[in-house]
Amino acid sequence: MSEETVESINVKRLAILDEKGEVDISLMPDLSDEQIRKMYELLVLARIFDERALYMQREGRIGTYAPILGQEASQIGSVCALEKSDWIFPSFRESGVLIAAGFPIHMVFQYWAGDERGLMTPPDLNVFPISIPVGTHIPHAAGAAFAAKYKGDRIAAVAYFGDGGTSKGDFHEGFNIAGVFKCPVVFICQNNQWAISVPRGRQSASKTLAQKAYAYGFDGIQVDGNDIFAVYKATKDAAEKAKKGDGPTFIECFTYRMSHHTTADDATRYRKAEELETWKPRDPLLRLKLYMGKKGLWTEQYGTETEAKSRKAVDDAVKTAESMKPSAPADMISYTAEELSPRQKKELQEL
Ligand SMILES: Cc1ncc(C[n+]2csc(CCOP(=O)(O)OP(=O)(O)O)c2C)c(N)n1
Ligand SMILES: [Mg+2]
Repeated sequence: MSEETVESINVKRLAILDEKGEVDISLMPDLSDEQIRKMYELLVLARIFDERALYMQREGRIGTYAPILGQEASQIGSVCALEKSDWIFPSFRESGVLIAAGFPIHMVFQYWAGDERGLMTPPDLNVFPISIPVGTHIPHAAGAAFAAKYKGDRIAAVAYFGDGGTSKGDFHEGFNIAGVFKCPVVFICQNNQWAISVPRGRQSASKTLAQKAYAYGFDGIQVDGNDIFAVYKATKDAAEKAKKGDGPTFIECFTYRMSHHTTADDATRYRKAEELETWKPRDPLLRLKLYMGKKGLWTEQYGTETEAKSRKAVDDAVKTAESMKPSAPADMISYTAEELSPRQKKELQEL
């Protein structure tokens, strides 16, 4: 008879860039000045996009919109660590992911305006359709990674989901199959502390979300999700590990939803204003700007020019999206189905 520990887990939290713009040099990933500028420019672009999308919803020019304010470093830092050949499985709150992956901005506006052409991924991008059902794309990503491994393609499949997504059965199924078959997949959870009005503490009793990975036989790490360098490093390591054949990783980006769940929600009805205040100084964009200022990479002129360039890109995208003639209803069916079913053929004839 014996009693012994058969497993113990060790969950790490990675943080590199603090709120004052200081970095821990020993943890700093290898990034050129140009790469850092690119990250900053994408953060600014995503924020201006987000702001514009909110205005456009208020003006009735797009439908319900899910803001990304506060989560930009989690989204952009992770995409910057990927290669173009990697496969992205986004959920609905991933406008920053799409923009960083090179999705034309006018298409992101079209998507939110309910124009199906916004979801017709350009052929040179490996971005799967946006998942509105919470978590259902987690097993899709695991399955795609399984297929890539089977075919010998050297890619990582990357699934983005929220803290609420970890409560879904899909999460269990996707994680389980990814662990058993060592699929080349990176699971990125943006733990923004809320799933609509359900706080993180009511979502799961586990201390971290990252630790859930260990139950499926692979590593989980928590990163400061408002620290673009930490998100970049964790994603790069995880994607390389996946491509080497060493299996999946779960990254919990610890961040905060600074805005409402969507434009159809009013967060002031269920969360305290003080909570929001504590997150304001942790702004991911401000943090990178402070770092760049200390390194001589950010000047007033550069800041002004970057903002003007981004505003123009967003203005142009709005013009393009709004000036396109509506597509023929038949295009929607022919895009989504390679072979038409008898019912679809009938529907097309009736149009
Ligand atoms: C299967 C399913 N159930 C319920 C919903 C309604 N719903 C939309 S978003 C959401 C909460 C998602 O929270 P989280 O996963 O934390 O992502 P976040 O919105 O915070 O980015 C719910 C329940 C849905 N879209 N899909
Ligand atoms: Mg959430």
